[in-house]
Amino acid sequence: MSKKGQFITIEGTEGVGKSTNIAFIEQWLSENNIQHISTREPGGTELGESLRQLLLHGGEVSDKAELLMMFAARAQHLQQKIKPALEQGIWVVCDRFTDSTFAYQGGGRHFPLETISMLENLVHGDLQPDLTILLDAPIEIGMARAAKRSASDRIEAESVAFFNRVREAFLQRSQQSNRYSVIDASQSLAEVQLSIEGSLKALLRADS
Ligand code: Z5A
Repeated sequence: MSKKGQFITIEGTEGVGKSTNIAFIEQWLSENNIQHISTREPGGTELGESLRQLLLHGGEVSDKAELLMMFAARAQHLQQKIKPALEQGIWVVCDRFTDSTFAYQGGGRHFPLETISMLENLVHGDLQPDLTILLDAPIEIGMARAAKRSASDRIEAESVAFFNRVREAFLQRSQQSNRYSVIDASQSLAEVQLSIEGSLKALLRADS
């Protein structure tokens, strides 16, 4: 039977460097001859990308619809892409996963954590990432970095108070399990990537 692949997720608030560092992780995995795919949430499948478009650039979306659409996209993503890859021994690098739902819909929108846990249980049971890299920085730093790049989508247009609750929720969650590697994303890119490399090496050691 083929060995199970490792599941890596990258989390954090807007503009902290998730996309930039996913490119770094992919390069590191390639250099270490580790077969992998990279994907994102919401998205990663045809259905998921359609839901992403509606969630971020469509019209009005109620909070409940938003929560359910995040999990609908995730259910499809897990069935169609993430689980088949992991079962074949392929590592999966995912830009955001359920920690984002706890942070944005839980911390940001005030959904009770038990409601999100119930949906988490329904959609992915006990499947959890093996490593979650949480890039953490004050909201203002990420917003300033992201502002240079593109116009805000529907969720990015939320208030600073909303994003501070999201950041706090990520940090609180990171204290509940040792799968998290919390990295100070306000450091230079070289320093951030040195820390990420340390986490990847530890995961690789644990996997071999
Ligand atoms: N969402 C949700 O609500 N619930 C859920 O369950 C899920 C998602 C899964 C889509 O996320 C939205 O969906 C998101 C949460 C919600 N909404 N918000 N906010 P997304 O991941 O697609 O969008 P994002 O969070 O806004 O990410 P981003 O804007 O793409 O940012 P990033 O990927 O973290 O950053 P980046 O593009 O890599 O870097 C930004 C710039 O900073 C770029 O110019 C880099 O060169 C620069 N950079 C990066 N690192 C550094 C350092 N260390 N120093 C200096 N400059 C740097």
